[in-house]
Amino acid sequence: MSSGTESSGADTANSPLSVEEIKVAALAALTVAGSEAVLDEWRVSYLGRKSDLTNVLRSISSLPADDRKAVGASANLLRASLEEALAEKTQELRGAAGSVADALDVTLPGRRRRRGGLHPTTQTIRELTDAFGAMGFQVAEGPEVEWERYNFDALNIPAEHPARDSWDTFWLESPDGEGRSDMLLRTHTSPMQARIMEKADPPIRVVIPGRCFRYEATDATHEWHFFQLEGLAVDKGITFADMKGTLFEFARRIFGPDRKVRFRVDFFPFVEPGAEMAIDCFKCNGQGCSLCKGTGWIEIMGAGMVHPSVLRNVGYDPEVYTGFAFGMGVERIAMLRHGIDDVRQFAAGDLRFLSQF
Ligand code: FA5
Repeated sequence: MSSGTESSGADTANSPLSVEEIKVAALAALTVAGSEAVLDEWRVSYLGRKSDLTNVLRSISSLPADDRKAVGASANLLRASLEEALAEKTQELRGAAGSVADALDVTLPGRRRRRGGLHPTTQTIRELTDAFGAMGFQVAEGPEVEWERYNFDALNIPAEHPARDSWDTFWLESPDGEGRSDMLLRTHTSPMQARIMEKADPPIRVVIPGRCFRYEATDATHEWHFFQLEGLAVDKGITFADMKGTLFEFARRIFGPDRKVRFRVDFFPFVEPGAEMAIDCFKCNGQGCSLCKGTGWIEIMGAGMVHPSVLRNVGYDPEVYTGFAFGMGVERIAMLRHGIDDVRQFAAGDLRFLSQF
């Protein structure tokens, strides 16, 4: 602004600025104007009654006749273009301020922000690891893409063993595209038993939550991918009674004292003896319904004493160490806890279901 103010007044009387000089000074000052107040000063300096431009227009009559027309035309042209530039600049400054004001309409009703939440499976895993944590178990995790060696061989299930049929497997293709490789999507969390025992010495007390995959048909209690929580305890002198005590305590903590628990003999190649644990069906209270397939019970886990061959496979002496292991279905636990009657809800991504937890 100062250039405009300086160029008007007393100096001008001595050496009037040319139209071109006025134009350069005016446009330079306009470019840096940052507020409407400054624009007003600019208007007074460059277009006002005492401005250089007005002086030029006023002095036209005293110019030689030959110059009058040209100077008059260029001065009028400059006035018009400065007025236009001022209008544009005013608009620009108002626009910048206006966009903030427009963005805030205080009369609009507030927009509700949807809060995210933990998936019911995650919540259940946390409840389970807390319950076992309170009993002295640590938490570990392992790979979902697993070697055949850990998923089967280390667990006493060699190739061609009929027990492999119990776990319908998604195999990864071999790198040359010719048939399957020796990698798979783990069918259970039990491979972590071998991985952990290979790395650590007893005593071991660990639970391992994780996703499993099975190439099988789905129904209300079977998904093709689901979570398990594996448990492993190995030390000198661990007995079947320790396992039962631990699992009853887990059931009491998670389901309360009123749910019934059933242990039955079961077979898994990596435990001996093996057991299956079930909880009475929440839907029919043990009477038998479509969910529990008329049995009155919902199976939640397999368990047993770690097989001596499994201990030997990882370099433990089964004469010195014993242990128990279990593997439970996390969604099955959540179903029992919350009365959910279809396991497929967990991975369906339906917010109406998920937002209830
Ligand atoms: C096993 O997977 C063994 N690894 C468990 C085990 C661990 C036994 C350690 C002994 C020692 P099973 O296939 O029964 O066992 O699965 C264990 C639990 O996973 C089941 O009781 C059930 O709760 C859950 N489960 C199994 N298949 C599915 C499925 N398709 N959908 C949802 N949950 C399942």
